[in-house]
Amino acid sequence: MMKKTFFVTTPIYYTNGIPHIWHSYSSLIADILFKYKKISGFDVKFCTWVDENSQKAVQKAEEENMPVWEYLDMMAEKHKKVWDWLGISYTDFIRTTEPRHHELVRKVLQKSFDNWDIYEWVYEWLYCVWCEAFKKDEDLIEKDWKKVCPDHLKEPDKIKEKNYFFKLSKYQDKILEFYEKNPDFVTPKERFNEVIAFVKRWLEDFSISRETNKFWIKLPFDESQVTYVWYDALFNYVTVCQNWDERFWPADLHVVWKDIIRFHAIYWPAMLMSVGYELPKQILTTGFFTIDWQKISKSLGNVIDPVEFCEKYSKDLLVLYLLSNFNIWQDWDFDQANAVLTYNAKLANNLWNLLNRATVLTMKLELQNGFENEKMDENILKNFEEYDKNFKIFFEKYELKAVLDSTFKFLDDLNLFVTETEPWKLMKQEENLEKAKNILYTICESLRQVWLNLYPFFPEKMSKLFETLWLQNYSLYLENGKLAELKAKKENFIIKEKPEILFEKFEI
Ligand code: ME8
Repeated sequence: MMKKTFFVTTPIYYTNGIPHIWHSYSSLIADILFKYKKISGFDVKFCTWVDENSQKAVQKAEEENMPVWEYLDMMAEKHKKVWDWLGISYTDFIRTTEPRHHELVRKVLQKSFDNWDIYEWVYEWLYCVWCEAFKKDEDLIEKDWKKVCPDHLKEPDKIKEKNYFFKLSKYQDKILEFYEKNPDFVTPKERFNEVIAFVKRWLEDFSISRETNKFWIKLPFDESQVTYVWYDALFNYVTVCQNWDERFWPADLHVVWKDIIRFHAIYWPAMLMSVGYELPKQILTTGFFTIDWQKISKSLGNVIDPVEFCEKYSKDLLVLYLLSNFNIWQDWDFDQANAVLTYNAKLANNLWNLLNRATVLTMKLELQNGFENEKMDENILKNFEEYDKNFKIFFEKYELKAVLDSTFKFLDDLNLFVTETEPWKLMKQEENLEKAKNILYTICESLRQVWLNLYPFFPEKMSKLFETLWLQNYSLYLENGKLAELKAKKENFIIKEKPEILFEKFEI
């Protein structure tokens, strides 16, 4: 039988700087969803990329006094290193300067052109290189008697040139029809409603080429012009689905922040329709994030490096904070103290204490073959089944905060169960020994289930935790898509030694 496929993508990152903490947020979300589908047995693909055909990168190379190619090679390598270091398990890493991508872009440009969707036009406009976006007069603010971009405090360039335009206006009805048939196309709903309202109002054709820049992909129908932003960035998503990987298109999920939602939810579908490709299934939008309530930008220089942050604390702390403290689509301000508090409470206390208690007490029982013929405590089992059902539903809806909340709530219940039943007292009374055994088995089995659920978030730590309960080869089975089999397995838990501390507490 053919396996079900799942293809998830990160945004296409510019390379005028190395990824900061909020870039890593988008990549972590994609990674966790990918891992979940992978252990659940899907045929999976996960792509991340760098957007190199950008004026920002060319400028940055000039600033650094480096040849553009050297600069791009260096930055692509740096991006890859950050993702590798963070354990982001992408299956494809693509640069927009790669020949395989250029070929595809020229092919689709020609297709759109032949389909009368691209036309020539001369126009004049204001353009902020730092945003890589056109500005209208009303977008600008006054500073020192000049009209500047509010984000970069620099004057936009005045541009007048011949360009090619994409006929977005032609697709208004078709896009609305597509939205109607795909009510979950954009998550969350509010973002989707904004998009729909925008499309209903009016769609403006947009420019897809430049005549001044020589660096990018030449238009196949006019080699004096090069592509600009849209075709060369977005079609990346398709480039990686050629040659043997066609089954992965259309993508199941694009993860992007809300700033580029219009491009992904409006431009992108129209461009795909123009060339006759299927449309992606869903777009997940993250919020707009700040650090100390300031917009973060590589050009403003107020950046937190995710690798440095994880070296100071731990990767688990970063993942837990980013995914459990706020919903994916909320706007948020990064707060280190809060990150530490969350980690100490949930991983170092809640999860770790329970394991510690369970192992120390179980070892005292000196069971030769572990727990034989034990069943879980009925109340806890009921509790668990409810939690496990919701867990799946939340994951399928990409609600990762709810996934973690429900997990830590279940762990809280377990902690309470131990505190109330006091197995350490029961163990000392011959007539209650069986009861104590049952409680400890319940805890071990619950922990095993929780760790399986948490694997996509903390794979290294969960693998180590499996070993503490003598659960052999679990990571191997998971990496081969055997989550369901493992969940259904009956284990006896032969515990031979006290585990080393895996979640150290941090000082604020
Ligand atoms: O936009 N808050 O690249 P990029 C939340 N190449 N997310 C943030 C963030 C913040 N303050 N800053 C960055 C580009 N991100 C273009 C896209 S589309 C045709 C081309 C995350 O490097 C967010 O997920 O500026 C965003 O989508 C991504 O970084 C891209 O950032």
